[in-house]
Amino acid sequence: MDKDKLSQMSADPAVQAMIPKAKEEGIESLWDRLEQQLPNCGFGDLGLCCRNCLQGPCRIDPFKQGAQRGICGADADTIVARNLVRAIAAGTAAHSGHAKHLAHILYKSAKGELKDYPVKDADKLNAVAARLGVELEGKSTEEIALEVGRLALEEFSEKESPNLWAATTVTQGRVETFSKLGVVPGGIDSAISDMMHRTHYGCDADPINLILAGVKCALADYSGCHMGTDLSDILFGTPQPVFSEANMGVLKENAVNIALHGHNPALSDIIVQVSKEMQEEAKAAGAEGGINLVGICCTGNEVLMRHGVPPVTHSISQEMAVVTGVLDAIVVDYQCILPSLANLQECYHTRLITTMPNAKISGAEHMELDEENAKECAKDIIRAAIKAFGKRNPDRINIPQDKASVVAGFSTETIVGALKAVDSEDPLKPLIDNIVNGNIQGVCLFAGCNNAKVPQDYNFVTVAKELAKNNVLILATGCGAGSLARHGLLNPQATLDYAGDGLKAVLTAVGEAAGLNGPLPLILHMGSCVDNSRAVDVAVAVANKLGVDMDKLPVVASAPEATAEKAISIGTWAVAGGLPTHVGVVPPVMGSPIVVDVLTDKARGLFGGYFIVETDPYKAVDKLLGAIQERRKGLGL
Ligand code: NFS
Ligand code: SF4
Repeated sequence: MDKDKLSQMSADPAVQAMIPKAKEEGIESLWDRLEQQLPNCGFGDLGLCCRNCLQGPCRIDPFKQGAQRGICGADADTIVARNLVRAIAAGTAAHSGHAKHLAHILYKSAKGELKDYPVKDADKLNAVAARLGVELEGKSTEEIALEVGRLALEEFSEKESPNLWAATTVTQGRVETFSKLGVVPGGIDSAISDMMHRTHYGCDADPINLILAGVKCALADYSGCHMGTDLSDILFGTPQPVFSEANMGVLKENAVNIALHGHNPALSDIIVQVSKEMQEEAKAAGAEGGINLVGICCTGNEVLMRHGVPPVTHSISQEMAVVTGVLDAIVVDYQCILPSLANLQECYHTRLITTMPNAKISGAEHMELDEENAKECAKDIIRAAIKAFGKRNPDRINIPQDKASVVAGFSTETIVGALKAVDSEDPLKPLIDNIVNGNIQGVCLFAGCNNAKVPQDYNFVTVAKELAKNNVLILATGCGAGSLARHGLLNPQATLDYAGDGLKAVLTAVGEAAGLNGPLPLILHMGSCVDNSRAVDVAVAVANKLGVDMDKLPVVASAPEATAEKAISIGTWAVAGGLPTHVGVVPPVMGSPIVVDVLTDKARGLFGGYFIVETDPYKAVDKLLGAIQERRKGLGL
């Protein structure tokens, strides 16, 4: 296949090696389907198509030739705003559904009903409980867990008071801004439900009112993300620095390769735990290398952060992991799973195993997680993979050798711990001093997915390298972190190779003080997409220490290859949180001048944050650096 064409699909050499193999073997890949879909419908692209009632679909002609209103009278601005906030609601439902699942597990576990889910990190439990106002004195871990579980579940329903997870984790200044604008979320499910109500036929037709409600829902999404992080840490442990590798070279020809894919650690963490006991079973089946667990997407991030499980690939290249011919099973929970994985079973022995009641895929085998017998379930799943190992087709095997070393596990606690090695009394001081003296110009959080419209990883790698050269400290989560990991940017060598002098000096000083025998990695992997909440915690701590609000900090965010509706929710709360937020693909809002104006400009007056839509990565770098410099100037730096 033509080299240029391949590099238009993915910048990852392992993926580039698998695409032609897939073609030869007659596999239809995501990129084939992209071609079949092009050109995208122009109305949908601009957000100008409405299907919210049975009289439609209605479309608004942006060139003012056709109808300017839908049958009911909704205009372009209303239709675009409705579509946007429905996407936010969907993202919120996904993130918070994940958190709610963990809240049920914590609650039932505290009642003694789930033996396989004990509290793993009591310190984190106590810290979260104290933040939520739970009295700790004289209570057992189970009693505190029960209380936290109950409070978490209450966060979902109708409530008068502000959502605790949002209210207790942002700056006082943000609380005031959100109160003034009427966007303080109460119950998370109520916020989602309100969004569906107001976008129903014949309800909210005021684009500004719709967007403000969308912001409120996005802040509920933030609550859900933060809850997801907190409860995962309580149940499965708060991540510590961990060494691993990323990309397809982590697959082993002589081992049973099992990919853990989706988002929730509820099953995947248990699989990691029991896999240790099952190595012999795998060897007895002929796999000398035993069981080799690998990660995909955010489940991959969860098990990388806590156990060092190496990620094999991410997001749009998930099919290509199957094309290697050595993946024996893909075990999925929910979100970001391509249904096409089921079709690949026609050509490869790889078993696709679904495990959650709300994410079945026709053609896949369903082995539902029974939380009361989680370890047994996990063992059954591993056995299914061991069985599949014997069915490999030797003619189909080809493992790309690409892999990069990765240091991950940068929870807020890890970052503060590393800084404590420099100043044990006042850990944030070294970070702030270096921002003030300019060694660190600012901070950028990379988040979000890969998108088939962008050559995979190209935007991430380009923007990250340029920002690092300009002494911007980089944090990353989600498939963004995965992308940067596969390209070798999450290790100390990358710091030496790509960091500007100031940044290099800081990462080296902190890394050496923390006993790493070298610099911290160029980019700090903070976890899955719900773990964007960890980055907020760091920013809030810095803002509080400086005595300014979030919208004054030289902190920016970038989702240069965003795809999922969840990314729209996160982007919206990042903007509401005061951050200039770059998106590298054009979201379907361009059909409404009012919506575009609110998101990219008016938001700034209301929240301090705003969207930067820029598809050219080099121009995006200029804009992000410009936003950082503007903030520095505002702080007198
Ligand atoms: Ni985030 Fe993570 Fe990846 Fe995108 Fe999907 S896995 S939750 S949505 S594709 S980054
Ligand atoms: Fe058309 Fe209005 Fe129905 Fe949307 S809600 S499909 S614009 S009639």
